[in-house]
Amino acid sequence: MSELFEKIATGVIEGNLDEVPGLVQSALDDGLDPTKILENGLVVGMNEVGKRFKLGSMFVPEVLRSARTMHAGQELLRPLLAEAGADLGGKILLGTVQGDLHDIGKNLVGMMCEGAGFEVIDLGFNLEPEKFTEAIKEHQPTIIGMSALLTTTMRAMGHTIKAIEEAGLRDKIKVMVGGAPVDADFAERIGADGYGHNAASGAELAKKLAGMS
Ligand code: B1M
Repeated sequence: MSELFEKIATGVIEGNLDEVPGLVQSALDDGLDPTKILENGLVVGMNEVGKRFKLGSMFVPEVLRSARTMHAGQELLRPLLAEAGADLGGKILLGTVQGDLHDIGKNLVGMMCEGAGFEVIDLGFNLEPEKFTEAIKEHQPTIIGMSALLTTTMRAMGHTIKAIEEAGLRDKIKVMVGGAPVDADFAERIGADGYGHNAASGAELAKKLAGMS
């Protein structure tokens, strides 16, 4: 079993787009838990990609290929993770803030929230504050979740909360934030309602904010 997880992780690191979906499907056919396939296979691989990118032994084109491979694997798991929780919570709007193109972590948070029973509306990445305010008016969510992976884009979370306040929408929603450079202190400073350290704790937090736990 751990051998299959290792193959999936290696496939993500090597950007093996042709093989990883098949490996994920084999793991599912073997009856393995989709959350375990995600956490012990795909995420392990992407974490290693992160380390190698930092050390300079992987470069942007390779990282992008790994990201696409991870995404292809994720897509097979998405409906199964969602099934676990079928529509218990309200709506969550999720997006990566202005200036930031990183969306892998945000996508994982979305999948976990679907699994926890929320309807997730993914607004995408590089979102100006106005995109969030417009979407709040349109979809009337319970929660909005913002992700940032760059120290330079974290501040856009604060700008977005200000825009939501100025639009008179702040008391209608809860705000959660996350992403590698973000922490609980920062979340409090910018006036968010909570901080999720990873996808699983993000989904737990969402349940708490929605009064489900
Ligand atoms: Co870039 N990148 N990147 N990158 N990238 C980082 C973030 C970096 C740490 C790499 C490094 O130098 N060590 C660094 C940021 C440094 C900093 O600001 N301190 C960096 C940089 C510098 C850049 C560029 C500036 C590089 C350049 O062009 N010179 C550039 C910026 C582009 C931009 O956004 N404007 C850039 C570009 C890219 C790619 C496009 C090539 C690609 C993104 C592809 C994509 O997302 N579609 C990319 C990638 C893949 C990474 C790394 C390698 C991996 C990120 C990732 O997906 N991790 C990353 C290095 C690393 O993280 N070690 C790096 C896996 C993912 C599962 O984890 O995203 O942390 P993460 O999400 C977690 C938690 O943070 C949390 O849950 C998730 C699941 O557990 N979480 C939430 C996230 N959002 C949440 C929201 C919540 C709750 C929890 O509630 C709403």
